[in-house]
Amino acid sequence: MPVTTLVSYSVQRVEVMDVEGEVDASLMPELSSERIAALYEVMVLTRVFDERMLKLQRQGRLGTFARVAGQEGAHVGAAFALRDEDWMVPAFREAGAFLLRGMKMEHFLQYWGGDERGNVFPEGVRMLPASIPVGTHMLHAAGLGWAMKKKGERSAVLTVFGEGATSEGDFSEAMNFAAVYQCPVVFFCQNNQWAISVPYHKQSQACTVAQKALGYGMPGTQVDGNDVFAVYRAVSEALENARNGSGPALIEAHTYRVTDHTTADDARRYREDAEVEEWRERDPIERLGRYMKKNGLLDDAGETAVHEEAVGKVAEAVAVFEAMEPPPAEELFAHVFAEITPPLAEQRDRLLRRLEGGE
Ligand SMILES: Cc1ncc(C[n+]2csc(CCOP(=O)(O)OP(=O)(O)O)c2C)c(N)n1
Repeated sequence: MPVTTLVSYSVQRVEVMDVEGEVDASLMPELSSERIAALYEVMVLTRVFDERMLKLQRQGRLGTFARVAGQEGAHVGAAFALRDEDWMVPAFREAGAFLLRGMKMEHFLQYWGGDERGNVFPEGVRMLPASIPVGTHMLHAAGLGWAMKKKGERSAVLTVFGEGATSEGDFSEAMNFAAVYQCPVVFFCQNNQWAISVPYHKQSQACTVAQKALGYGMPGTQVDGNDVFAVYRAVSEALENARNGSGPALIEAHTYRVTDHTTADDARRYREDAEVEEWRERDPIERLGRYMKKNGLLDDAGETAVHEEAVGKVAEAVAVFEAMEPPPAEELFAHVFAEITPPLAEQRDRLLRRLEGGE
C-alpha cells in the first residue's frame, strides 16, 4: 500500500518595509502621498490618544482601557484598507480603527468611562461595537458576511481579534462557517504574543496562527504587523478577493503589545523588560516616519505639527467627554437582557432606593 502525501503546506510571511523605513518597491502597495500622510496622522493620533487614556485612568478620570501602543501598524493598516461599504467587526484593542472608521473620540472616551451611551457610531458607519467577550464577535462577522453574500452586495467584512481568541471554539465555528459558505470575511489576527499573562507558545502548538487557515480550507498569510505597508497590502488583497467572491482568508499580523494588557494589569510581573525593549525598536510609527522622511513626505517640523495637532484633538475630546452628564444609575442594569431578570430588577430598585436616601 503506498503512502501518499495528500496535503502539504507552506506559510508565507510578507514584509514590505524594514525597520529603517526602506521598502521593497516590487511589493509596495499603491498608495498616494496624501494617503500615506493620512495613514501616518491616524497612527500618531492613535498613539497620542492611547497615552492620554493611561494618564486619565491613573488620575481616576476614566474606568479602564485596553491599550494599543505598538499595534497601530496592524489594526490601523488593516482598517485603512476598508471601503465605506465594508463592515468592520472589532474586538477591543483597535482604538485607531474606531477613530478611523468615524467613531467620535468623545464617545469612545465615554464608552471606556463605563457609559454604554458612548457606544454609538455616526449613521451609516458599518462597524459593530467593541466585543469584550473574547472571540464571540467572529461569529457575528461570519453571519454578516453570509448576509452580504445572500443580498448580492459587493462588499466584505473585516474582523479583528487576538491570538488568544484563536483558542476559543468561536474561532473554529466562524472560520468553518465562513469557508463552507464562502463568506466574504477577512479574519485579521493581531498576534501580539500575549493573551494577558499567557504567551503564545503556551496558547498553541501551531508555530504560526496563519497556518490554522489550512484546516478550514482558506488561505492564511503572516505579515510583519509593525510594517503598515505589508499589513495594508495583504488586507487590501484579501478584501478584494472576498468582494469578488473568492471567499474568506486569515491574516496574522505578527506584532507585540508593548504596554500592559489593560490599565488594570502590570505586565512586569510576567515578562522580561528586554523583550519589550526589543519590540519598541520595531515601532510601527517611527518606521513609517523614517520612510516618509527618506521620501520627502515628512520633515522634523511636519512631525512636530502632526503630533501637536493630535494632542489638540485629544484635549478637545477629553473636554467634551468630561462635560457630559453622567449616566442615570439605572443604566448600569440596561443593555444586558432585552427584558431585565427579576434578581437584577431587585438589585436595580435597591440601588435606586439607596441613592434616594431611603435605605
Ligand atoms: C470569553 C472570555 N473569556 C475570558 C475573558 C477575559 N479576557 C479578556 S482579554 C483576554 C485575553 C485575550 O487575548 P487575545 O485574544 O490574544 O487578545 P489581546 O488581549 O492580546 O489583544 C482574556 C482571557 C473574556 N473577556 N472573554
